[in-house]
Amino acid sequence: MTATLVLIPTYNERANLAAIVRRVHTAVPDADILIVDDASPDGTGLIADELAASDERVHVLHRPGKQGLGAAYADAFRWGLERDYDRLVEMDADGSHQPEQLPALLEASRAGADLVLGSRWLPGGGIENWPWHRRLLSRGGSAYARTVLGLPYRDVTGGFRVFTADALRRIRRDDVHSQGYGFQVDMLWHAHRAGLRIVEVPITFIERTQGRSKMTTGIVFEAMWRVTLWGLRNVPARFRRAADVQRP
Ligand SMILES: Nc1nc2c(ncn2[C@@H]2O[C@H](COP(=O)(O)OP(=O)(O)OP(=O)(O)O)[C@@H](O)[C@H]2O)c(=O)[nH]1
Ligand SMILES: [Mg+2]
Repeated sequence: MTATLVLIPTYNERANLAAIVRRVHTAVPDADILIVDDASPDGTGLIADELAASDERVHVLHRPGKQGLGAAYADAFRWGLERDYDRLVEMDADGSHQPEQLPALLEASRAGADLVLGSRWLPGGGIENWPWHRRLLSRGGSAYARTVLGLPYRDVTGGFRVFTADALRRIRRDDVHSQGYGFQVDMLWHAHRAGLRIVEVPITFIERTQGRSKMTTGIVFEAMWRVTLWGLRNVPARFRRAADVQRP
């Protein structure tokens, strides 16, 4: 019997949390859930405590204040690894990631992927209700990171993912410092260089209908400059590889 833990970071998600937890239970009844709340002013943490009190599959990690997605996931990964879960899932609380698609991601994980990426840009995947400028930003951001870093994946910024515990242990997580979207690219970049088996599975991402986005221009710029910096640092290695290929 292998144990799965679904990590759900929350900041001001009171309108979304109960529904998403219910949907995860229905889609994957034997998975546990860890809600990671950064002292949301709207009382999401209290709702999380109520959900945990009424269902032993639900756990809550309260953090003292808003420190970004990357910091929340760092604590969540540590919590799950200490408790020996075999698989750890990243999922947003806002309904953008559909729990009903989680079984397909878990199946790819069980079939041998160290890391499964829910991918909006594969055939069969997509985005519902996003204005053109968000699509452009996401596609453009993925294309930029893919090109600069030489990553062979279609969706590098997504946040619906399944890691095996072993994969998380092999990634040098202490080196991952980004927040927001940058955090997802950062993790993937580390996973890729650690030689993990990474598989993409199509997902349909649905824009949130309740609550507010935490995306800021700062988060976009952070991702851009970090990707550019990593790409520049990686140039010598890419030249070395190209030279090796050409050598008879
Ligand atoms: N614990 C914690 N969770 C956060 C923080 N920032 C965002 N989240 C949660 O992370 C998930 C993704 O954040 P969103 O606000 O949806 O941001 P986004 O997905 O980048 O933006 P949209 O696509 O516009 O929704 C949601 O469940 C948020 O509640 C944070 O600082 N701490
Ligand atoms: Mg969102």
